[in-house]
Amino acid sequence: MSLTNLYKLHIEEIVRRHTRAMSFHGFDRVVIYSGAPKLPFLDDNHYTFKVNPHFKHWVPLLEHAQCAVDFRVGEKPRLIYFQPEDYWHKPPADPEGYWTESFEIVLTTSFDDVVTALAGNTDRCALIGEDASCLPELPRSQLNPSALINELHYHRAVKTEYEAECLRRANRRSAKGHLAAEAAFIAGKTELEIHHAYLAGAGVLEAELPYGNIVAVNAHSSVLHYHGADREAMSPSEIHSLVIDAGADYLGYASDITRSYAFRSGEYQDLLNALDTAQQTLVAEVAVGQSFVDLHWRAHYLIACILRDFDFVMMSPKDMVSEGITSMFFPCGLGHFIGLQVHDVGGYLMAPRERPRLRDPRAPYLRNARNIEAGQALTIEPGIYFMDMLLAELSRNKHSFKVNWDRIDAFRKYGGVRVEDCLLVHGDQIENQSRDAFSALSAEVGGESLKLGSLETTD
Ligand SMILES: [Mn+2]
Repeated sequence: MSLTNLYKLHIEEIVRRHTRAMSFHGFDRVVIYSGAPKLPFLDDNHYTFKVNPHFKHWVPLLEHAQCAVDFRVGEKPRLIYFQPEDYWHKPPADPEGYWTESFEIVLTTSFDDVVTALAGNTDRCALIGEDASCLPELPRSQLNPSALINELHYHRAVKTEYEAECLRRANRRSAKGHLAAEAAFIAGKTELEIHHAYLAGAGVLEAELPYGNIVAVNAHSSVLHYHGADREAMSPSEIHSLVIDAGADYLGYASDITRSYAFRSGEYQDLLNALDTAQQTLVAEVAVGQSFVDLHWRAHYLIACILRDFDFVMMSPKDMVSEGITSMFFPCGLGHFIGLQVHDVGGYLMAPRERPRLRDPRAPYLRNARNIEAGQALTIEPGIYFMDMLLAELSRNKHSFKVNWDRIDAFRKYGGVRVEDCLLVHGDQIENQSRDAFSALSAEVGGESLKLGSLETTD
């Protein structure tokens, strides 16, 4: 089905979800404000504008500041479309595309006109946005009502078919970047050059990335969110490993893919192969009804098996998990929801009108404690890291004597290893959107039709 038709079904579902949540929480109107550009202190150049995710849930407009969706239960949604007359910046183009017929569009050229267009009864109106500037008469208690927002966030975990297709395309765009980055790494390029190769391959501006690329050569990958970029060339003998965690955006939907590469065959490639096998085992175990927390602990068990098989720790895998040893090598969570935001919301929310979910105190950084449901989009990203800080902690642990420190010291130069894919859960199967994207590209490479950086159309 084309995006045009998928979008029609998407907007119907968004209207249904809002209608249900608004009715329950006592609202009959919701205004969703896209936000305004921000200035750094004493500067006149704006930060990159990031639109309110609730706004782009309704309409695929990412650069459109000071616009608003105005939805009254039972009525066609209105879009207050701000098109300033401005010769300094590229103003938003006239509204065009498959989404326009789903809205009654009100064109405005000044923010005062936006305010005028939204003026009206606010008794049972909620505003979702960074501030109430577009609806100044609104009582403060109706700005971002948490009960309403929580309910919308809860349901956002389940994607419409339109969203699933956007996520699929975001993965394809990202896979192109990853192939280009891999080639740059194998050619001995610097972190900065690998980053630029990724952008060129994906065909995107850095400002369009859903999160800052993590391009970590050698020990840098022991930093989970490494955002440096070495620009000094190394001799081939100094290069060992790359972890690259980089995504792409498609109409406001994010992909989040991590790949690790060995510069030469040997022990790091062996560790990577083992981790990759564990990651695919975990992906194969994702199933409707399963607890994501249980899957997180299953990942700890599989990581413990690797730590034993590679002679890092001489303990039974079960004991390694229960004694917290695996957490010294894998301190983060197994994965997270993905969608309008790279770490999408709702991982800890209760189903509407149920009791809240509690965090597992042993997994403080796990971002998702819900059971797996059809329609969810999530990542699976196990890793093994050799972090100086946590290894120092491990050296003070009562089990320190069971650790093969010589072996660990030999691996510090690799930093770590991580493999991450984006999944979409269907009722009867799991779609691995990241691996599917790589497979499709390698099929294209076979046919020599791969154009790195080529843009797909929106339909
Ligand atoms: Mn991730």
